[in-house]
Amino acid sequence: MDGSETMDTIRLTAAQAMMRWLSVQMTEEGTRFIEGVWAIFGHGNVAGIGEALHGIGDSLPTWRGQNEQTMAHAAIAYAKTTRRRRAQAVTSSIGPGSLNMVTAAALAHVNRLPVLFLCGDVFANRRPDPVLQQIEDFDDGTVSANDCFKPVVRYFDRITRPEHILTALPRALRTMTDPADCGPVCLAFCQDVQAEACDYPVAFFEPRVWRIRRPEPDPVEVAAVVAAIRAAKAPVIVAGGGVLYAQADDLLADFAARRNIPIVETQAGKGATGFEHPMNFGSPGVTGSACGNAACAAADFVIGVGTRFQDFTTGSWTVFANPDRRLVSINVHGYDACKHGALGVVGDARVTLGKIDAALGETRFGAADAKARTDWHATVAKVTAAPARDANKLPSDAQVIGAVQRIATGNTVAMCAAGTMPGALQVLWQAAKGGYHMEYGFSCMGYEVAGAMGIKLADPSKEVICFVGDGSYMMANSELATAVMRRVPFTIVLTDNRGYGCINRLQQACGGAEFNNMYKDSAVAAQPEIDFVAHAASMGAHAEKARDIADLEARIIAARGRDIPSVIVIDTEAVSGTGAGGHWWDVAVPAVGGPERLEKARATYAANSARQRVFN
Ligand SMILES: Cc1ncc(C[n+]2csc(CCOP(=O)(O)OP(=O)(O)O)c2C)c(N)n1
Ligand SMILES: [Mg+2]
Repeated sequence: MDGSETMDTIRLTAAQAMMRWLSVQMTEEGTRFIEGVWAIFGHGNVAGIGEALHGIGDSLPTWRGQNEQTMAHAAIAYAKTTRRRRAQAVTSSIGPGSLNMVTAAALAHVNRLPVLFLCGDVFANRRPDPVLQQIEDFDDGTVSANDCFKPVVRYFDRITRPEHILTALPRALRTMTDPADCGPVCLAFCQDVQAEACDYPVAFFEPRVWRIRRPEPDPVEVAAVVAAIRAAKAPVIVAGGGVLYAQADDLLADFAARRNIPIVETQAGKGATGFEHPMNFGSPGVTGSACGNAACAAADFVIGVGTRFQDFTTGSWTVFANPDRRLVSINVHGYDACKHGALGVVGDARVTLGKIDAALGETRFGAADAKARTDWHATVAKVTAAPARDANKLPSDAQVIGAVQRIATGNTVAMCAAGTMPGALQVLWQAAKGGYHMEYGFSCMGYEVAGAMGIKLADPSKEVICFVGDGSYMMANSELATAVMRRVPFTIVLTDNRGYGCINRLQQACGGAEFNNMYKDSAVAAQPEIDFVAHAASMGAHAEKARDIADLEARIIAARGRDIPSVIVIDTEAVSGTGAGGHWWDVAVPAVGGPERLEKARATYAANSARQRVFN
């Protein structure tokens, strides 16, 4: 690196100093916390950040992607796969490059996942104002496009002087490695400042280890929960993503097995126990299993562990229907622990569960309903079974899931984000322990392809199967080319039902006409014939079409040895949905007007919303 060294300072540009510092921020396992930097350069970052990244070389590698948002999706999937133990950075130019990442920042924020956004910003010295892509606020000289990040990151800083990185960078890493505050960070780096030189203290660049702390719970809160659990008759555990991030999965499985407490897993928590665990009762809520929802309805005590209690989980607060039920929330952040009048315990899930476990002594509940669980598995087997060959009938999404399930191993990770598949997978996919990756805080269309790459980069030992609908694929697919270039193999199962199938079903369920979701119901001059195989092949992926369910199974197995992504397209029907399980979900129906079908939907809506109970 360029710079004249003195006894205790080193002269570097601010960007060089940033990269040098990031390259020595370590995990307890001895790896860099920030593995590397996804980059698309423009005038706002090429000269400063770009030069610094080139200079630091393999000590902080740089990867070129195709779109700032999807590069960030890959980074987010990477962090989720490492259970927030490692992260990646993404750098952009100013203006459009930065704003392309705002959606991804929000996605990371909702899912509480760390990612470092290094956004170019306007000139701090304002000499060339307005620089290309500067938005120019008429009323506020300090505003730039990057202010859009403020509501969707956990920490925002604007670096307008080279010395600022001395405070901004430790705050950024603090945020990303704090289990309670964990989330995205945006450092808006003025483009002139990136290139300015400064004498930095050499000590600033000493390697530092960022330990992920495990906050101890308040003993009074633990005692209150222990007393409440002792008084319960039929508890149920709602396991959220926090179980995985706190590495509390093994303890939770053991705790539930010893005490006979059924576990239902949220989208983020699925895979924590593995479907074969006798206390794994599937999922709760609108995308819930029949046995899981039955356990939730009967429960007089609901123990949330590391969950946000999102509306899909709670059936918009109709699932936990026992009038006497109480709610407990074990969470590392007080924000989640006190939701909906819950009796809260703020603390690390593993530590807290351990203390509750120790204090509970021999407390054990009556046998869980094992028959409901085996009945449910039989239902899943039925709706996912391979159909009889019928040239005139397209397979359902559930049958596609069945095909993948039959060839899946303990090493397979099923991943998805938006469309029919997330709900169908939550209900029907029988995840091996650690075999599930769903982005369902934002359920962002376009996460899938890049996210699959991020998972594989984080854990090359896994077989990653990406479920993606035609709609999500059309929204963002170009990191497929990046995965081909970087030789990151995964398998994409692309279900083509010619439109936005799940929203079309939701539209009808809410009393609406079929309108503007499927291509057949959209204002087009000609129905499209999109050749997804040719499209994926043009980016270098191995692409092919499966004739039917049996053919799909064979092609996924054949994909296993490849060193590039495989895209397997299959035509599916858009009508069926998941075909099993499920509960209500609050989507407001227009209160007045409309035809008879709207009146019917209104009546259903009124009946369901009357059952909502939003406070403990
Ligand atoms: C960025 C974004 N825009 C809009 C939505 C709303 N949305 C959720 S699923 C969906 C349609 C998905 O279609 P497709 O991927 O083809 O899946 P299908 O339901 O047809 O299987 C839409 C529009 C979203 N989740 N994300
Ligand atoms: Mg579709």
